[in-house]
Amino acid sequence: MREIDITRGIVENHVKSLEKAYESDVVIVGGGPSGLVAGGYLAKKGYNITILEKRLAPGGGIWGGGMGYKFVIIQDEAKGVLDDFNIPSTPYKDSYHVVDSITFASGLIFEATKRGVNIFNLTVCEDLLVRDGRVVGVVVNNSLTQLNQLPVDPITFEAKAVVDATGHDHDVVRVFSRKNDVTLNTPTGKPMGERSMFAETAEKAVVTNTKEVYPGLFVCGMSTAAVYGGFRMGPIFGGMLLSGKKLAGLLEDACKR
Ligand code: 48H
Repeated sequence: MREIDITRGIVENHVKSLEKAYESDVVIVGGGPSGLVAGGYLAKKGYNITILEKRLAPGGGIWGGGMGYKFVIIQDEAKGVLDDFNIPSTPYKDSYHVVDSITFASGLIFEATKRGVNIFNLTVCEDLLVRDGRVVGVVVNNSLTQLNQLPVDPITFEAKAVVDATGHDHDVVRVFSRKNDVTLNTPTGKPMGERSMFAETAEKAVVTNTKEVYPGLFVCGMSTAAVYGGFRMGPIFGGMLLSGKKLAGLLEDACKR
């Protein structure tokens, strides 16, 4: 056994992953449920999908269930997505399903990676590449660099489409709107801010507002609420799954354009 072989095995394979990401079909920023679902559907169809996740573990807000109680709820309408990702669930009352949050998060991550989604953890999207009124890629850095505020310059990946799947933060759209004199496809032309809890309305709006917010830039999941002024819904996750599924369809069209 040689330590240098262990090192080579890691570094060579990481570099191959980076090379695959240079020219992605789609870069999804944020490895929460909506991003993982969108990526998983697209990778199954053969698209080159990169997910950037700033934390150590993808899964976003799934792990904590509701207030740290480790289950989440899915409504009937989204049960098909759970099945597509082989996530077990238990029926609850008339129209709900209960899912163990640890099984849910790890199951989505495992299924997405099995399908070929190229996930980079500890990697943050800090800016976008914009050319001629269109988003054409992402500017990325190591999360620890950002966390420690070190003066280390980022690198870039190109993509036919970029997704803000960063949840409540809407980190990508927020930075893009702040840095550039742009009009977003929202009623005010700017991010509108998330509203208080109203689960039923929120769940519908998350899907309706899954769309292209600027040429080449899409929003899904909880970031749609922050961008389009939607309500929050608490620990019911069907809207996130359906948003990811809808997004996959939109991105397929975008990649063919
Ligand atoms: C790289 C980043 C960056 C960045 C953030 O929050 P998420 O789970 O996102 P969704 O929208 O798929 O799911 C939302 C859901 O978890 C939730 O919060 C619900 C249902 N809330 C309801 C309520 O009422 O509160 O995941 C987003 C991921 C996280 O893992 C972040 O670490 C990551 O994005 N992230 N990754 N670069 N700039 N910003």
